[in-house]
Amino acid sequence: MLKLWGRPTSARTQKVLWTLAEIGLEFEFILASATMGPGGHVSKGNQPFGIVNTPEYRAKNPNGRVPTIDDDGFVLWESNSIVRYLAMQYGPELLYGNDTRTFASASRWLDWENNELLPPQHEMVMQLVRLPAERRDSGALDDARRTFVHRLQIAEDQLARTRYMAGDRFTFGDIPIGIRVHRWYLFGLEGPSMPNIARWYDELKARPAFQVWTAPPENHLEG
Ligand SMILES: N[C@@H](CCC(=O)N[C@@H](CS)C(=O)NCC(=O)O)C(=O)O
Repeated sequence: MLKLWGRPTSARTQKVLWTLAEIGLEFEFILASATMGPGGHVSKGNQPFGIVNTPEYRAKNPNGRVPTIDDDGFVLWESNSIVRYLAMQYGPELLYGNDTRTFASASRWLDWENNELLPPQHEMVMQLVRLPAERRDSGALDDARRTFVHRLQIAEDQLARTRYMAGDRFTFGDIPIGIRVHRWYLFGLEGPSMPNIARWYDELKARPAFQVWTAPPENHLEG
């Protein structure tokens, strides 16, 4: 059975969890992290789940980060590469219509999310959820919020042209941006109206696979 190391509060692990839920693949989930544990973030004095600094884990993933998978001896890290692998191996029709150009287009949105949306949203998560109150900085939060909504406008414009990020069908390219947008709405911060994102987000929320790991607010707001 496929093994996944990670934590449900990690948006990068979430990408893999949602993809696995779409495919309906059984897997073993091993909680692992150097920064988060059952009680929350280490900056608040909590114990991490651990595992990531053991020699056994480092032999699988020398970065000591999550997620990592082991699929019958095939070990892979880097969340976007894991999503692409799972899509090609287990869900080519479901996750990109078994079409190379749709695959490439969906893949582009994975990289875009990683490069553009992740950095400002990581700052928002730290400022709103993870850091202890005395270390929070409202200026840093506001800068991150502004950067995030400015960049998200690119997705809004895309969704004015197509029903989903990579065309008129759901693909794995919707998953990472869907997670960032879900967090954005859960945070409830001020931002411009984005009617196409709102319409697309409603479609994503209606997917049974979204409900499994991504919908629960505690995976985004606790820590
Ligand atoms: N580029 C890597 C980054 C991995 C990464 O930084 N993961 C974070 C969680 S989102 C992590 O491992 N944080 C420290 C920890 O939980 O120990 C990927 O996409 O997989």
